[in-house]
Amino acid sequence: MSKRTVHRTCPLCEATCGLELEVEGDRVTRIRGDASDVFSGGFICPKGTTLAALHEDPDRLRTPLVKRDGEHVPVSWDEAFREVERGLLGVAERHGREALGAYVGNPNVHNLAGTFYLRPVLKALGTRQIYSASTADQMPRHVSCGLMFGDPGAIPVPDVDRTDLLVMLGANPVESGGSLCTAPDFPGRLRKLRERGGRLVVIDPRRTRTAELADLHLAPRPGSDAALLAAVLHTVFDEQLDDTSALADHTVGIDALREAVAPFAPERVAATCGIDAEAIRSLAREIAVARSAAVYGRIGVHTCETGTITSFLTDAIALATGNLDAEGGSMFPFAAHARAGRAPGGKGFRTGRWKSRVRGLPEVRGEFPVAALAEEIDTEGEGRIRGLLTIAGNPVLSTPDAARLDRALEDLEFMVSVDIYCNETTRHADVILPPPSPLERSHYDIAFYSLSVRNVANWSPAVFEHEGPSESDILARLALILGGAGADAPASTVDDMLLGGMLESLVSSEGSPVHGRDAEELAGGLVGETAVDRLVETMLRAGPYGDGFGVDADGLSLEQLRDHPHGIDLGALAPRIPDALSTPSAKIEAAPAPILEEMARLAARLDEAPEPLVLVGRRDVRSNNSWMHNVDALVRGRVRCTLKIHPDDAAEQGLSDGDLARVSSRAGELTVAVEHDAGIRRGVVSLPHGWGHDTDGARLQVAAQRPGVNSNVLTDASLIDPLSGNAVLNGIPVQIAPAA
Ligand SMILES: Nc1nc2c(c(=O)[nH]1)N[C@H]1C(S)=C(S)[C@@H](COP(=O)(O)OP(=O)(O)OC[C@H]3O[C@@H](n4cnc5c(=O)[nH]c(N)nc54)[C@H](O)[C@@H]3O)O[C@H]1N2
Ligand SMILES: Nc1nc2c(c(=O)[nH]1)N[C@H]1C(S)=C(S)[C@@H](COP(=O)(O)OP(=O)(O)OC[C@H]3O[C@@H](n4cnc5c(=O)[nH]c(N)nc54)[C@H](O)[C@@H]3O)O[C@H]1N2
Ligand code: SF4
Ligand SMILES: [Mo]
Repeated sequence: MSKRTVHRTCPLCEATCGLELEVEGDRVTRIRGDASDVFSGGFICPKGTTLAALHEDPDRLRTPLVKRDGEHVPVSWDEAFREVERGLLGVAERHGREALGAYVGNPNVHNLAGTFYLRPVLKALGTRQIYSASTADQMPRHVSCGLMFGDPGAIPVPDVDRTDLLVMLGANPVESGGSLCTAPDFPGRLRKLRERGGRLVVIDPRRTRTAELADLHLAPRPGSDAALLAAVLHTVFDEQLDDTSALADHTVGIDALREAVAPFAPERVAATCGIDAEAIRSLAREIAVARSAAVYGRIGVHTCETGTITSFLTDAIALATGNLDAEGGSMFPFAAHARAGRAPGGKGFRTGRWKSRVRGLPEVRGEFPVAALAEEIDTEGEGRIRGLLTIAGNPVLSTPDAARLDRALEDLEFMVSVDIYCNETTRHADVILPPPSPLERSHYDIAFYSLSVRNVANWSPAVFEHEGPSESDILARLALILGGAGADAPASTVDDMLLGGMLESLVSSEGSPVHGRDAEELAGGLVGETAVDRLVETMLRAGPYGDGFGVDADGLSLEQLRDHPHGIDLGALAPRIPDALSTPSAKIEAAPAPILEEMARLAARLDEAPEPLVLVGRRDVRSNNSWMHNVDALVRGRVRCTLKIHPDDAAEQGLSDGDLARVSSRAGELTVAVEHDAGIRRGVVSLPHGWGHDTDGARLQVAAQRPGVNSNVLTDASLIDPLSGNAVLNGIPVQIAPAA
């Protein structure tokens, strides 16, 4: 059998590790880290080695399923698409377009099909009932960056490889691989930081594996990070440690910012945070005097009621200490596929252009908070969602008050899911449309090279051919069906529209390297095999390092990337202000009004008594949100879905290590084994999300053997971050008792 070695980027998490695959015929016989990868240098985690197991998983769907008499049965693609047309358009005819809704999940950002083809699908749905995993995740970061820099996609990342001081809050990259900060081999980069004399401070209520690498670990009360960071900034101003000279010409609002943090003296917030005032002052001094410092917050500080202001404060501290857009501080990546030649300034960013039906929650980036999805389905009245499309999402395990959503999905008139598994969510679908496996598609990390600590480009061709439609074909056909073109309309119509639209926009924008050229002629010169390949190729060639479609023979092209299977390193991050700014003022907005209002609200709440016991989440390197528990190699061994609890808290409840505890919250209750952990703050318990694989109708044979519990049965959909609509998934008040 023919043997070959292929290289590709792992699409499972944000770290973008290079993999080396040994392939014999139609089987992958070995996967290891690609030692020559320009970015990851051979690093790999246990998930990366399981791509072949995922590919071969007998439970991974290969044919569409349609529900007949309550049972999913395999059907042809044509039949499945006809069923989708009948079902979804039937709902629209009976109840109007607003009765259709969509939920799109995390893997869409790890997949070129999702990157390019979601938009036409969601547009063709013709509804405002759009939801995604973003409001259970990073929406606060989009909103704070949108308000501060004018573009919700202009997200600075910590310059991990050059910083002298990294302060990390609510992130555990040793397990998660890092998020909104693409840095393969995060553990190695943290060790190097310390080897070159830099310092690592980790702020997390639990002593995580990342905290174990730190010089200093502070364990605050969950949900108190906004107050903590405001006190840090207060100290910077109070002790006149601020240095805003470098960006002074590009900043407005510093005085208002100083006033906004005036109420947050460390002495005032110490009790709220559970951290000594002197420790807060010393942290502020350390950040201010360090040659360079980067303050980085992630899931633990974004999925709480103060998510947006916390996100804002990380950047505000960078700005006030001269660490924004500066080497070793917080910097803006400039990806190879980014728009080249745009001028500073723009329309800015706003939210609330429309409101949700039941709770009147503002739209953010064209979507409603996922915490409102269940109520929009189960609350009677005009505009109630009766038909739902889910694309690469498992909201029954991922979103708050999950039991209510589970019931609501059961009650829909029609549901369609594009997914590789029949799982807790898709078991409710009338039609499941399965895309090919990650090994059967090309890959380029559009999302994560925009959030990367170096500018890097790496192209992965598909490892295997695939029969049936690609994921972009599936999405294209859904867009055509929803747009009224019928179940037989060819996917290529959408391919042509997307590529044509992209080229037209490039040739007509001033500053673009192909401004004024002929779109059709440019299209004729593309070498990409599939439609998504040609879209990426177009972006790269017209991008900041591109060949400009023949203008610069040495510039980046798809051919060049094909010749560099280990990727091309485009260098360390460079300053990008003012070019990165899209605010109407073309300046950094250091004091956006919505942020200041929320900070005032927070200041007024500082005296509220803290909850005695709260729940937070965690990640394990062998898990990937809710969907890789069907890979035996990842779930074998010790049980990972446990409730971590401080031994003294456990003793008070009479809970020995391994005992079953009943955990209850305002939203629901569950029973889970406790695991004593002396490294967790007292009054805090930790449970991972993405488990609970014991539902009827799902087809996950391996996962069902170690089901775990669904932590989102406990999270409360009535709580959100008001500025972003993000769900509150950390700091949930709970009670525990020994299970009967
Ligand atoms: N309590 C709590 N809840 C959380 C979090 C937390 O920290 N705590 N984290 C939140 C975060 S950060 C996120 S991102 C969300 C994730 O929330 P979701 O995106 O809803 O959930 P995932 O578990 O990522 O599920 C992905 C789905 O996509 C399917 N899938 C996998 N690969 C593909 C593919 O290539 N194509 C298609 N079409 N489908 C595919 C899987 O089978 C699965 O059904 O969860 C959130 N929920
Ligand atoms: N192995 C693995 N990797 C993953 C994923 C996965 O499920 N498994 N999911 C991927 C996704 S979608 C994402 S978004 C990223 C997330 O990546 P990370 O943001 O690194 O997520 P976690 O590992 O959950 O770390 C969150 C930390 O926040 C802490 N925390 C909780 N509440 C608070 C608080 O109020 N304040 C502070 N300071 N800390 C708090 C928790 O104790 C926990 O250690 O990971 C990605 N990578
Ligand atoms: S760290 Fe992320 S990108 Fe790297 S091998 Fe593991 S899952 Fe893949
Ligand atoms: Mo996420």
